[in-house]
Amino acid sequence: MVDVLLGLQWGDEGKGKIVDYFAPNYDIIARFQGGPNAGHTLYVEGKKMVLHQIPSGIFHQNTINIIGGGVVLDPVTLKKECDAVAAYGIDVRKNLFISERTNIIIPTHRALDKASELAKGEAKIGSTLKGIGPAYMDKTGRNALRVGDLLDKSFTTNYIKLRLKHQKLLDNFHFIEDISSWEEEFFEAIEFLKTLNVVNCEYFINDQIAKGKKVLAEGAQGSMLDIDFGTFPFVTSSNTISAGVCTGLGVSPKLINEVMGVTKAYCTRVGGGPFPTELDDATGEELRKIGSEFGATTGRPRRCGWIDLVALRYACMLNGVTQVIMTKADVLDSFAELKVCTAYNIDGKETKEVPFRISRVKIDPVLEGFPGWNMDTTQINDVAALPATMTNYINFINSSIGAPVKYVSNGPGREQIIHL
Ligand code: 2SA
Ligand code: MG
Repeated sequence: MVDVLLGLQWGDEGKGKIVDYFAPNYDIIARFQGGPNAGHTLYVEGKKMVLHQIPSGIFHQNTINIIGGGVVLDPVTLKKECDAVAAYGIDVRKNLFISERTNIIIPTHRALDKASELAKGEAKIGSTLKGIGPAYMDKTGRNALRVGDLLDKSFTTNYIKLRLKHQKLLDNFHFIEDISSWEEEFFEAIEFLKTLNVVNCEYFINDQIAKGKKVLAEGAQGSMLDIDFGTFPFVTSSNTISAGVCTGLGVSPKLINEVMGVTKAYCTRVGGGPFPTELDDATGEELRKIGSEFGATTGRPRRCGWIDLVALRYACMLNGVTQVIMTKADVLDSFAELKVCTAYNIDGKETKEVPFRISRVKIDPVLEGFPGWNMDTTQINDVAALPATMTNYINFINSSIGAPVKYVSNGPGREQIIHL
């Protein structure tokens, strides 16, 4: 049995905290896509910790953590993270397993990411510059080096071949970057990676499932950044939706049970691309300030706006969401009035569907107003104590997106979550 937990918006929904909360119910936490572009924030012993490559179950000693074949892996980031985790007494050689099929990000992927963004100019995607796009291009282009190749004698030769190929591309971009120091770090990290548990993920995970172990598949980024269904071309390069779990881990769709979708009580996006409910004003600034909306990986300020029920309903449909977890509800505590987007107005026509041409048309969000709750909700731990205005807000969302909100997170702490 596999449950899935993923983002319903443009990432940064607070998935890290929620995975950490549910982790004790699972034997295995597995990442199925994305790479070091992810930033999952956890609080461990009161200290903030951001995970990029390692699944968010790593701090639970008895939980097995898997990096699946659908992930792109930067060995340098992984090594740094393993060192940081070791400082808490966690031995990654006991509870971290990496698929042989996981594709490796090499230094020139990062250079190519930069070059490609520069070449796009104004139309740049706002990539995290971690080499994600170029690494997935080498996967679909059938050039990639994979973790299972590490022990082959030809690994270094194949690395050099790939680097030369990238060098030619970089020359075409007239892009020069000295990667020698990156390369040194890379090979050190490769040696480290060789000492970790590398497994045939599809057999490993299916064997565990057959033994009755419970798996939580942990999504990165969000549904609206999905390579196929997101706001293309302003998306990431992997399938972030639940369908990606099957290809990213090697489990059959029949094994997927609950799909838990995480949404903020409002909405944010980092990087370029359409964001129909964006607030380019003092209210947006207020959301950013109160919600500390800055990228966990790059520190970039996040764009902020009201919750978008058109996009949420779309995401619930694509993922087959069975329950919704609403995070950062407390960020709205001091707002006198809240708004939710119920439809898009495009050229004078209203629609409740996310259009194919979303990045090329002007969208006016149709907004409905709700009174705010104007009280501190961060100490509430029982549904009965929620203000009626908040329950109204949540009920309206429930009736609009085709899946029920089952949990509300009202602060960063592990205990700050209310079961509805
Ligand atoms: P990429 O690097 O090729 O995947 O970038 C493509 C687009 O995907 C967006 N993207 C993200 N959006 C939100 N959060 C992400 N993770 C970090 C975080 C981001 C950060 O948790 O805060 O720290 O800036 C993430 N990763 C990728 C990206 O902004 C591009 O729009
Ligand atoms: Mg994040």
